Amino acid sequence: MTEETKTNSLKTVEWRENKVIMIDQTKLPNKLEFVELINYHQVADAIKNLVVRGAPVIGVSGAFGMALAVLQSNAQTKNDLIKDLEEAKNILIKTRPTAVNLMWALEKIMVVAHKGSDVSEIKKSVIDTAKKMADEDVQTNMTMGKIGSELFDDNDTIMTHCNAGALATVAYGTALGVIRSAKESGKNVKVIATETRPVQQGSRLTVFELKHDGIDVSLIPDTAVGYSMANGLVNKVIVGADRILRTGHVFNKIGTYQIATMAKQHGIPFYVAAPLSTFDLKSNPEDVIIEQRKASEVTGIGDNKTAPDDTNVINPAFDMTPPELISGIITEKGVANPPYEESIKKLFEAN
Ligand code: RUB
Repeated sequence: MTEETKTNSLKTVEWRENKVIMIDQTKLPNKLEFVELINYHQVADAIKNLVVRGAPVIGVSGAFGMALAVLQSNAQTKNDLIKDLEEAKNILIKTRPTAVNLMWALEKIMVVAHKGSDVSEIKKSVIDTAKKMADEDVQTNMTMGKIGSELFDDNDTIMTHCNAGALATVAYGTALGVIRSAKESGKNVKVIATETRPVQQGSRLTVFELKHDGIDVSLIPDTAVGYSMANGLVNKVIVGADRILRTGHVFNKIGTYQIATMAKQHGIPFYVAAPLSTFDLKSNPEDVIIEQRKASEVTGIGDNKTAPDDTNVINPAFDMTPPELISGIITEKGVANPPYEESIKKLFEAN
């Protein structure tokens, strides 16, 4: 298999002729449809409405939103262009609060913009940087995949939650990138994917992309995690992350914490795979905002109502898994092991 075919298994977001093209993930698995976005407000709406989702790719999409913002701007001076970019950044940053990659990407673009000396130089460097971020995301995932695949053995059955795959990144994936890499190195690995209620990224997206790539996958309801572990159906777990703190606390899709707890109970290794852009070395657990999503995601499945009208709902999109439940954090620079504060610091020092 060439690098090209490997990374192009699914291209989630792309910059083409001054437009942003993305897969509409809300339509999967029933339809593979692409949307074409020409201004940053459309990018903000796409992130908010989960047309594009998953930590790394919302970072890249935010950067592409800034690239559209420079094209939209009529500013004649550097100062005015920076003002327009600040406005775009403020709109994009408000879309989803938990995944740190979005802030990381928007801040990186602002640094580049400030360095430019005039309007045309800034416009060019912002667009080039966004495109580079997209390319680097693919490379990062492939490197992380290779490093992480060493932790998996022939005949492993690996549980994963939500979608940390090609669809959560530009291509290849983080947690699913590790699984793809293990498979490519000749190991016969199988996957158990949780459905991931309420919006079913597991069944709609993870199963879709693994089947697309010919990887053996079985779907379970979220409620069957304990059963699967207790009955020896799974021997390792790998998930992605939306934000990782310097202490090794991992914020990821709601339900991750209960899977990690159950894995500990059954002595099953629980791994996290995420790029360095997912780390937030400054915040403490209580500083992180957990996105609360709308009630209708829980009172129905798609357009079908599954609960009475006016039901009170609690719908957090993410939870926090403490470091003592995590066996290792796989990054493109190596694997962090407990004690995390030390090993994470080392990964960044070596960077
Ligand atoms: C996505 C989610 C994913 C991580 C994957 O949530 O929780 O597990 O973003 O990230 P949502 P990564 O679908 O609500 O955006 O690819 O870094 O592992």
